[in-house]
Amino acid sequence: MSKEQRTRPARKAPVAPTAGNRETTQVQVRNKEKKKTSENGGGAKNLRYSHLLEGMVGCGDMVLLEPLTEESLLQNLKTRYESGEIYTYIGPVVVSVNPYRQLKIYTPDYIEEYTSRNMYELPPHIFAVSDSSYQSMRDRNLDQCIIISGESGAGKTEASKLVMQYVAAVSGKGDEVDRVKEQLLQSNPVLEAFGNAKTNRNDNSSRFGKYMDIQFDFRGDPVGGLISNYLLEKSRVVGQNQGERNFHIFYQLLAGATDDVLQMLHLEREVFQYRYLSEGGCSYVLTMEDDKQFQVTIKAMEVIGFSPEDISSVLEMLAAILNLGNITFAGYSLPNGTDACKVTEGRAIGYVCDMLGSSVELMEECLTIRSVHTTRDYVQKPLSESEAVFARDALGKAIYDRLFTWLVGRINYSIKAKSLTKKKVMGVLDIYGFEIFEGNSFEQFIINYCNEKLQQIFIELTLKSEQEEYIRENVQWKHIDYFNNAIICELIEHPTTGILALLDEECLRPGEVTDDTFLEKLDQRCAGIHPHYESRALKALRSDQTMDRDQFRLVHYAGNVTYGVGGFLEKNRDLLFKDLSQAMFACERPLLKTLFPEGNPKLQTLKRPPTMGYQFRSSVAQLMKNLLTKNPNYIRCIKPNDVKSGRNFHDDLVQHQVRYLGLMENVRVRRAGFAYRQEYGQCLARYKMLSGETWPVWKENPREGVKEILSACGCHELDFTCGRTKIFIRNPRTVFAMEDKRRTRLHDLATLISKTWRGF
Ligand code: AOV
Ligand code: MG
Repeated sequence: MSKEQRTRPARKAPVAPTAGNRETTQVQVRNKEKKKTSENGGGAKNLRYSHLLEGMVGCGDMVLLEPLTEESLLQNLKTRYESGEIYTYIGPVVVSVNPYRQLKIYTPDYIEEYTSRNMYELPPHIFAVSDSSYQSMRDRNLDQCIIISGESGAGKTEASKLVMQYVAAVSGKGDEVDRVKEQLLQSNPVLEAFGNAKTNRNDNSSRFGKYMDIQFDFRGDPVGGLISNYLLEKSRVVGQNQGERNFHIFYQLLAGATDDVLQMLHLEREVFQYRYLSEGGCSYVLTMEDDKQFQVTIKAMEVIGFSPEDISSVLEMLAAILNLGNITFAGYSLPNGTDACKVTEGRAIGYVCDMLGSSVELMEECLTIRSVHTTRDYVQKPLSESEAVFARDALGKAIYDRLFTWLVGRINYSIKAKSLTKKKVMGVLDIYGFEIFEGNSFEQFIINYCNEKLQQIFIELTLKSEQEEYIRENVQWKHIDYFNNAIICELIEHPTTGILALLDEECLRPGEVTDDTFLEKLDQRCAGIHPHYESRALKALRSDQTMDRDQFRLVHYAGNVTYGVGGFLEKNRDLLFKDLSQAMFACERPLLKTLFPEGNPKLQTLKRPPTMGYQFRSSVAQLMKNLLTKNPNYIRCIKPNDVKSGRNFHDDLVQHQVRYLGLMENVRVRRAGFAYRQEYGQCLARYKMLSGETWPVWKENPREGVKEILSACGCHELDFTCGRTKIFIRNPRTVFAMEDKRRTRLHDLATLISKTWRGF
């Protein structure tokens, strides 16, 4: 027997015995000879099932790790990482360690290799979980979601793109399907250009949360999609931390647009000409080619269906924002002593007006004067210089933020499924990861809250539900304790006593309210009461030098984060002065009328818009509810080092993540019970050829059939237990052995059939 035959028995089958089923065609497809490439020269690895146990670097599924200790788990991840094996399972959960280098494990060969395979058949891979999820959606009609979590820079966005690429590659073909696929894939570069930025944690950090539903027809072909976006970190538009950048698109535009385009937009190529691009002192990122990426972004917009007018309007908005940031003001005192100011940068405001289609007078007025409506009167109040700067920045942020939401809406319009028939869905969730910076504000508070919720859903669905399944199925098991972060979620989101509710209360309270009064309120309600809240109000922390008086600290599941309260109230209220929205609505550009509908003077609504915190809490709650209706698949991303290096596995850093992600508990829960479970009918369908008979047809109770197969495989009664609807197998080795036998059996049969054919 040649080596090829030994390692890939099933593939040699020209016609599988279960003729007519899906497996047959896939075996034939995979039978094609393939050119192999791999980092190690081994190519897409055609490994036998039992390879999870033998010959593989470390242990592919940590459920099998012996002995199981935190050290051995870390060592296993490290050994594997160092030899380029970045994926490791904990049962169905994929742990992914960011390789920070290009591995040749995502080629079409690999895609083909993982197509329609059982999760454990091949070495752990993100394609395996993508495939399992896709198959389950297509064949079992179960809506799926892929939940990708991990801290900033751990590899979530890359993982989400790999999942999408995989699904696009393995699903059907045809003009319409290809169009849909292409548009779904091209939404990534557009959203990344506008929604990602270089931070001190990640050169391509997502500054918005994204959930994307890919919709499929009954055949499993993509027919459309729907993207939901969550709170963009818009403060970045007007200022950045040292070493960070604004959103990529600004740099792409300056580097990649032709001279003519820049001239039309009244822009100059030099990044540091613009205040909004200069604050972080960083104009380029080594790993990025802004100029080339600009062409990619524009091309992607075209593919999605943005018209040339749409694209021009978008570029005009970007140009307007950059010049808006360069507008300066000079303060002076009116005869009555009131502070006022005027615009001193005539050129910049002229450019802005040209881009927006506004008169300079109107623009100047809306930036330097505020209309105040009293019960009887309407007065115009001049703004001081600092108030005008605030108004200017508020406008810059508002235009960008609304433009971003508009882009998502525009993409959704293009990718919307044409037919109204019920669709199957696969959702991919990629949010901003947990982050701690030197200075953390409202944005980090929101981002970290979102990560708490994701951890919560992981606990609910993996640790809790796993144990609940045993109860439901009436199976004996040993309870494992784990840290449940529900207590922190509660501290933030409780409808009356949570931090977000207290923030809203303070925002709405009449009288003198400031960020400091908000902190006082937090201290009164939480300090010394809630174990996850700390501030200088606590006696023990009164002289804590690591915290200032205007800060509070939350003990998050993933670490302690100290937040400065400065700006919390204003960011939460997120009100745009009427003068600004009305001025925008009055501009000639139709896009601005769409972006600022409340500026329509005919639309006089007195209703206060919901606060940022409230909106975010509701949309996250909605998202969680949505995820709970779907079959979850997890990718847990780990960041191996803080220096973006491809060869550096920082033990302490990984240990910290392993702890807060609850990976040990995850393995223990999985081991305490049964590594493998499957409904009787499905188990029977897959392994029926392993019974003593040739090709049995089971008319009896499937549960009895499964028992018979297990006994034919030599399984001891202690190895498995029968639940109400599922078979539970304790040790994965049992399943591996069954898979190997199944393959050999299929191969033998195929050989037999082909011999018989040749005989004719
Ligand atoms: P994140 O999404 O988890 O961070 P990314 O997916 O943006 O992290 O990954 C950060 C960087 O790590 C990428 O830009 C790549 O350089 C590298 N990287 C990640 N995964 C891979 C991979 N599979 N192969 C090669 N390089 C990879 V954040 O959005 O900041 O939370 O907010
Ligand atoms: Mg990301």
